[in-house]
Amino acid sequence: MKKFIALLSSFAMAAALVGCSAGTKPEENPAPAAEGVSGTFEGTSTAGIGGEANPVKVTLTLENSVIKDLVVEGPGETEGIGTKAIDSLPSLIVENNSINVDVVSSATMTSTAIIEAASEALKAAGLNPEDYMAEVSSQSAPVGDVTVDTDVVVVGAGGAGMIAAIVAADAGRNVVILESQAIAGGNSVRSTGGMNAADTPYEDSNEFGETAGVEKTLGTAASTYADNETITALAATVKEQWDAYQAAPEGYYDSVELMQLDTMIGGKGINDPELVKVLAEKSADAIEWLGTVGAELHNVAAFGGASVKRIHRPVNAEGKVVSVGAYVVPILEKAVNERNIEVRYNTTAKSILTDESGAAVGIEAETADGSKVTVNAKSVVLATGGFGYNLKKVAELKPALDGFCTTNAAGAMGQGIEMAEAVGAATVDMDQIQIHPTVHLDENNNASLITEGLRGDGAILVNAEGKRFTDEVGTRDAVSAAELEQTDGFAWLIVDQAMADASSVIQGYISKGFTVKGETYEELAEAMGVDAAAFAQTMTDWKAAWDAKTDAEFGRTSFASEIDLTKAPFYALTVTPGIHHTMGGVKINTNTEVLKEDGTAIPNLFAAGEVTGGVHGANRLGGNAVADFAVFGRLAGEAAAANAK
Ligand code: MEZ
Repeated sequence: MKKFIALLSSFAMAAALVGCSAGTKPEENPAPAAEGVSGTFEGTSTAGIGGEANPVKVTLTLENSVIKDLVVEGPGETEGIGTKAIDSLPSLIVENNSINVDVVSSATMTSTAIIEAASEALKAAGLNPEDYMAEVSSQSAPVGDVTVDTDVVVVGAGGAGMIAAIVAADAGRNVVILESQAIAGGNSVRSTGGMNAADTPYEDSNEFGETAGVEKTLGTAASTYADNETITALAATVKEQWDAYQAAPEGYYDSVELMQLDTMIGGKGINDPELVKVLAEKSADAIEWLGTVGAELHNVAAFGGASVKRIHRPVNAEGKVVSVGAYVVPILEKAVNERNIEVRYNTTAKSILTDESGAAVGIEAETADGSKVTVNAKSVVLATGGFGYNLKKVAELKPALDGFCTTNAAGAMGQGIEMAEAVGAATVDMDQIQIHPTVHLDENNNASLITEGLRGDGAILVNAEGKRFTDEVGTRDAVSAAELEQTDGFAWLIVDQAMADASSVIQGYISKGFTVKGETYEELAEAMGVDAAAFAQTMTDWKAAWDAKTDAEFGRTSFASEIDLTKAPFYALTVTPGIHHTMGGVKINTNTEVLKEDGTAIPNLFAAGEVTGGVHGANRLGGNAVADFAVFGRLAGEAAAANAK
C-alpha cells in the first residue's frame, strides 16, 4: 500500500496525516475548457476513521475551475463526531473556493480525510491544489467582547450539560451553554455501551438471568468488604431480596440496592455512598425521562462488575445494537435546539465569577479569536467533563499511567475542576483514573474504544499464546491488570458471526479494518499469528464452559444466552488498556451543589457528570457514566432552575 505523507503542510491540520489517497477522473467528465475546468471529479482518502476499508470519497463539481459543489461520502466515519465534519466542511470549502479550512476539533481525522480527498479531486481535474489555499477559518470573524445575562449558565455541552440545560429550560429558565469545542457531545458522544439502570420494565424482557452473578457479589462483599459498613448493610438487604426471589423465582431479579452494591464493590468501597444511592434510585426514572426526549434504551445486556444484566442500550430499525453516545447526543442536541437554548461553541470557560460573599454569579469565557464572553447568571452548572485527555495531568496524578493512550475527547482537559478549585471547591479521588481494557490502536496509533458490551454479549479475550487469561466480564481494573501481565500487554478479542449479525457496532469495527478473520479457529489463529492448536483448544474449552455455564478456570459467571462463539467466520482484534475515565473531581452533595473543604456549599454553583468525584470511587463500572450524566445532569438542571427563581 502506498503511504501518503501529508504534503499540504500549510493546512491548518491538528493531526499528522498518514494515509492513502487517490483521485479518479470519471470517463464521463468533460475535458477542461480553455477558460477553466468544468465538470465533476472524484477523490478519495484513507486518512479518516474508515481507513482503507471505507475511504472518504469527495465528489467535486467545478465551473471554470471554481468549486461549485462538494459532496462527501464517509460510511466509516463516526456518527456524531466525524459526521459533524462531513456536515460542516463542504459548505466552507465551496463558499471560499479553498481547501485551506480548519479541521473540526474532535473530528480531526475525518476533516483531514475530506481535505485530502478534495485535494485529490482537484488533481484529478488537472488542477494544482496549491491554487486553492486561500486562508479560511471556520471560526466566525472576531465578535468582540460580549456580556450576556441569563438565569442559568451551563459549562459544557456533553451529556450532563445538555440534560441540565434541557431540564432548567423546561422549568422556565433562560439557559446559555458554553462549549469549548466546535461540536457538542464531549466524552458522552464517544460512549459506546449503554446506561445502567436498576429495576426497569425492560429488564423483564430478558429470559436469561445471571443468577450466579448475585452469589458471586455476595461472596465478594463477605470476603473482601466485611469491614465496610455500607457494603455489609447493602449485602444484607440484597441477600434477603435474593432469598425471596429464589423461593419464588418469577420474572427477573434486580434492585436499587443490588446496583448500589455492585457500584460500591466496583469502586472498591471508597465511593460516596449517598451519591451511589441517588445514582441507583433515580436510574430507572432517568431511563424514562430519556424516552420522553426521544432516546429509547430498551435492550438490556450484561456488563463488567454487574451481578445481573443491567446495561440499557439503543437498537436501530433492524433491531441491532448501536452506540449509546452517537445515538443519545444528537437527540439531546435536537432537544436543546427545540428549546431555543443558546449554545456558544468554541468558547472556553476561564473562570467562575463570584461576588464578595463568594457566591458564583457567572462565567468568564474566551472565544477562539480571543474575544471575551462574560455570562452573568443566577446559577452556574459545571459539566465540563473530566481530564482524561490531559495526559500530563494524568501522569502527574498517577505516574504509572505515563505513556498510555486515551479514549477521551479533546475537551476533557480538567479545566472545570481547576476553575472550581479556584473558587474554593474541594476535590475528591483525583488520583483514581480508570484504564479501559479494550482499546484498539490502529496502524497510526489512533485509539478507539472497543465496547465492553462485546464481552458481555459473549466475546472472550486470549493472549499472544492463544489462551484465555481472565474473567472477561470482571471489573475494568481487574481485566486491565490481567491484560497488562500478558506478553506485550495486549490481548485478542474474539467474536463470531452470530455476534456480528446482532451488532452494528461490531460491523463498524469490521468495516474500519480493525479485525482479522478466519473461516475456522485454525485459520483465525494464523491471521492472528498465534499458535493454532493452542487457540483451537481454548475455543473448545470455552464451548465446554459455556455449555456447563461454569468457568472453573477464571470464574466467569456471565454467559450470553445464545452466543457460544461457534458460528463462522470468526473475527479477532487486538486490544490494550487505555485511559478512559477520571473518577476524581469536584466534591458535590446529592443536590449537585459544589462543596468546600468544610462541607458547606458554594452558593449558586452546581456540577454534574465526570467533572465531579465520589460517585464511582476507585473504579467506575461500565454503563455508570451514562447513568451518572443522566441522573445528576437532571438533578443539576432542577437544582439550578430552583436556585434561579
Ligand atoms: O461506561 C462505559 O465506559 C462504557 C459502557 C464503555 C464501553 O465499554 O462501552
